[in-house]
Amino acid sequence: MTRPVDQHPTYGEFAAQSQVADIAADLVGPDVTFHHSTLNFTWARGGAEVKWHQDIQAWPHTNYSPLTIGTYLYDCGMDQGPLGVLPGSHDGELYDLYDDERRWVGSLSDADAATIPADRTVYLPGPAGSITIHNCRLLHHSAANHSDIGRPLLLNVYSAADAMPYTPDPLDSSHAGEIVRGTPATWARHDPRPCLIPPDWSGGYSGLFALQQKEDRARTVPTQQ
Ligand SMILES: O=C(O)CCC(=O)C(=O)O
Repeated sequence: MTRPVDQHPTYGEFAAQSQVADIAADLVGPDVTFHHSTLNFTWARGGAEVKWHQDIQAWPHTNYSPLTIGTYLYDCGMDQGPLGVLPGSHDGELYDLYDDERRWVGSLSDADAATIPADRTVYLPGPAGSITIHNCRLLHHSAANHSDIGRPLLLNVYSAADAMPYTPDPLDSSHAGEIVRGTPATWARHDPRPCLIPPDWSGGYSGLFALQQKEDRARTVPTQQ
């Protein structure tokens, strides 16, 4: 589900007022902006995998402070497809998330994914209420859910307030850009490392699963190549 914060006030309160926002402040604060949220359900008995990717290429900011805090709404064991991360990869390169025909796919090519040292992947299962945290440059994925229990993972994305998005927000919500801790920035902070430019999302965005599962690539041809 995209934009849960626009579906029910509880999601907005959780994003802005819970300890999750305090944790974001501990990591990138004191001044923190809310960017977006999603509620990723991988359904029981075959819910789709999420392929290896990094997040920031979909919503570039002037620096790499953005991070995602996931909250498991159900207990999540290893067979439910917990989030898997490659520690340290946030200090490495950013990958190209377009395919050979320059269509946005939102995931690494098979060739790039094959270079990831699988034995260094850390999976993050946990009981309901556990959180995961990943920086916007970190390589991550999750396996298909072959268990009998769904895996709802509520994902809230925050940044330091001096990280300014410079492309249209694919998951724009009524809460996007809200300062959830501290005060708004008066200067933007710029990281010199380059970032891939995503398609122009102002015409719409179908979501990570649809793009990665090839349902909706045709209309995501980038306007700049
Ligand atoms: O739902 C998942 O397992 C993956 C979440 C994810 O890829 C993301 O937050 O970018």
